[in-house]
Amino acid sequence: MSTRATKRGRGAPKTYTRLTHPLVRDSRDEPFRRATWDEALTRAADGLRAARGAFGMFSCARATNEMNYVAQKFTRVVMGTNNVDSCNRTCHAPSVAGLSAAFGSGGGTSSYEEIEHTDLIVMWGSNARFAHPIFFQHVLKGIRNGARMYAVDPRRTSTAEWAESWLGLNVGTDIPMAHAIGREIIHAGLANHAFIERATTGFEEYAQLVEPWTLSLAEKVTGVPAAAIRELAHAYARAERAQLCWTLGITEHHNGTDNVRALINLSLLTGHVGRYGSGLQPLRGQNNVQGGGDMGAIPNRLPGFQDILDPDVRLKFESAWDTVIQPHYGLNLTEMFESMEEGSLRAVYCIGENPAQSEADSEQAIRRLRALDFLVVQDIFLTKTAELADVVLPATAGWAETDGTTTNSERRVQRVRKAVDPPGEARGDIDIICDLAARLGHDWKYADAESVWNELRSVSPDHYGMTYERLEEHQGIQWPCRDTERLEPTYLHGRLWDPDPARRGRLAPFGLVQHDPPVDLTDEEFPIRLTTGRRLDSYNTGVQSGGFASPLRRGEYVELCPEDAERYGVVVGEEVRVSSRRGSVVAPVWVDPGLRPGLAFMTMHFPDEVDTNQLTIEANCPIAGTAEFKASAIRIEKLPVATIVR
Ligand SMILES: Nc1nc2c(c(=O)[nH]1)N[C@H]1C(S)=C(S)[C@@H](COP(=O)(O)OP(=O)(O)OC[C@H]3O[C@@H](n4cnc5c(=O)[nH]c(N)nc54)[C@H](O)[C@@H]3O)O[C@H]1N2
Ligand SMILES: Nc1nc2c(c(=O)[nH]1)N[C@H]1C(S)=C(S)[C@@H](COP(=O)(O)OP(=O)(O)OC[C@H]3O[C@@H](n4cnc5c(=O)[nH]c(N)nc54)[C@H](O)[C@@H]3O)O[C@H]1N2
Ligand SMILES: [Mo]
Repeated sequence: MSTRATKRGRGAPKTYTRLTHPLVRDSRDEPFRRATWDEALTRAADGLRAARGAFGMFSCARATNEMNYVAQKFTRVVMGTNNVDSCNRTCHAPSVAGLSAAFGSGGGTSSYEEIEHTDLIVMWGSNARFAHPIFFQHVLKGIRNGARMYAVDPRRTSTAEWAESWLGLNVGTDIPMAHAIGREIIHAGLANHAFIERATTGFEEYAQLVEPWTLSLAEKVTGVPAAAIRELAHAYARAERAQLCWTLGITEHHNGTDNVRALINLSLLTGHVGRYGSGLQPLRGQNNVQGGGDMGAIPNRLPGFQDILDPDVRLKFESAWDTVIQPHYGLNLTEMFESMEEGSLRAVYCIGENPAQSEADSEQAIRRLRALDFLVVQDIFLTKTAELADVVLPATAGWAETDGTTTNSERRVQRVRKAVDPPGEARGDIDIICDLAARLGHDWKYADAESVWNELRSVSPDHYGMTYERLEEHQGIQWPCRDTERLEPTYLHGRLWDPDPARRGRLAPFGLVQHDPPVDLTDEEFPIRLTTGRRLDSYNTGVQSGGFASPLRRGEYVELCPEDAERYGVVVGEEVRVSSRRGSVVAPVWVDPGLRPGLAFMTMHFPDEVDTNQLTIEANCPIAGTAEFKASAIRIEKLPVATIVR
């Protein structure tokens, strides 16, 4: 078999050019025409006014905290609904739901600095070497300082190459793996009973739940040798300090929140949470997806992660904003898409999201977007989603063209500053939203990003102590920061160790979760498990990175292990048909020895050339609404020679 590398994927990746002026059209059959800001905003305001009560906002996890604060305020005050969400739904919503259920707060519990000062790092379903390269620098420092690292991933990724041990489990078998580790820790007498007693509830039920998950049963289900599972269990439980990091390999499943709970259980069992150097790190995705949620651009929380169902919280915001807040949760992104199908959601204001290409089962997503009465897209590029819109508003980039703050995975709020002017007539996101709000009867006066931030500080106790001046002085501050004098510890939930029950607060419950395999089953017709994810050289739907992909591997490939390539008689660069129960695409083959027989990998980065999400299944986590991007069933067919056209 030849594994000669080709420099060509399926066509050169599409390059997008910046939007420089507003676009409108009178009907969806017509092409866009250039419009003045006044015309475009008047039309946008008219379209949204007509849809009050049937409105949804997609907010931008690339843009600043200040922009997300204003976007959710627009949704709640101007449009009178809590239907606001972002890409967090396709991503880490299960982490937020799982951490909130266990600890009452959805943030990662430790800091990057602590990764450098820990004894054990578990990278579970996370390819941080590619997807979180800055964080990975801290991991490498930790390893240099003596930490051991384990990787739990179906693929031997670039991250796994740095690990002491790689546990290559079958896709969707993380709960069996976690439960077997838990059982082994209990049976080996390594559970931290002092912590369990002091800080947790439900241990007895948990011990019963994991009892059937012997190492040998786990080996059968996960495909990982019992000895390797045992070794990880002992290493994690015996470590003085340990960090458990996870990302989408855990969350992008139909039972993503259960997966997260299964991992959190391990920290409760060993006491690896709430102390310096020990914690839980769901590495967040887009640069400000943590901040977007913190600012209330999610359907169940007001700014500062304050629960909408709490009457005192609502009262505070009602008086601050002079409005009435709906006393129930809004629709999340997934539910908004379902409501488009049913016809109860009629208009969407989409800011900096490209769901026509990022949602699972993209054909279905596009059909639903088309069914809307009115779609406004505010972006920096003319995306596939923007092509479906009635009005397109050109924004500035949250990075380098605006002032404000963003919040990273360790809950650190940092300043961003305007360094360059935006192109053409592009305007700042906040400026555009406020202009629209004014046309809809709400005149908000914000002199600058800092005045938005100070309004947020006045309603969010966790952010109160972070003035712009202090953010500057400390080069960013982690929340919570509740007063303007001191800084709080770098990690959360230290209270769980407090000997005084009154100060310990609510104890952390073990999550009683069961194994539930992927929804899209492999069978004779679709015998291969496809998992999807990222490459170092490209970003999400490729809008911001498409034209700059690596010269070595431009465009999309379907990656197979050498044995499968041989079995199908295909070589690197050869185009094949890849089909699932939902759709079919043509993609060239890449051979990756880090894969195992029966497992294929594709990215989501080149949807204009190969739309991977035509293949994925919209099987959603019932708690978090996240789709099972990580497990589809596919088949691969050689193309007849005559159809191989280049
Ligand atoms: N270069 C680059 N960096 C990025 C992005 C990008 O597009 N490009 N996107 C950003 C965003 S939005 C996000 S959310 C993050 C995502 O960051 P990651 O979650 O690290 O990235 P992925 O490649 O999607 O998935 C991680 C790993 O999950 C593994 N996996 C698949 N199925 C399973 C399973 O069943 N169990 C386990 N244990 N593992 C499994 C995959 O093999 C993969 O290595 O990256 C961010 N950073
Ligand atoms: N198959 C598969 N699909 C997936 C995933 C997967 O692992 N596999 N992962 C999922 C995940 S984790 C995510 S996060 C989603 C990502 O899905 P999306 O968020 O829909 O994808 P992006 O390509 O990141 O789109 C971001 C958009 O924001 C615009 N933008 C950037 N900065 C600004 C700004 O400052 N202002 C405005 N107004 N616009 C701006 C960009 O031009 C771009 O169009 O994809 C999901 N889809
Ligand atoms: Mo993400």
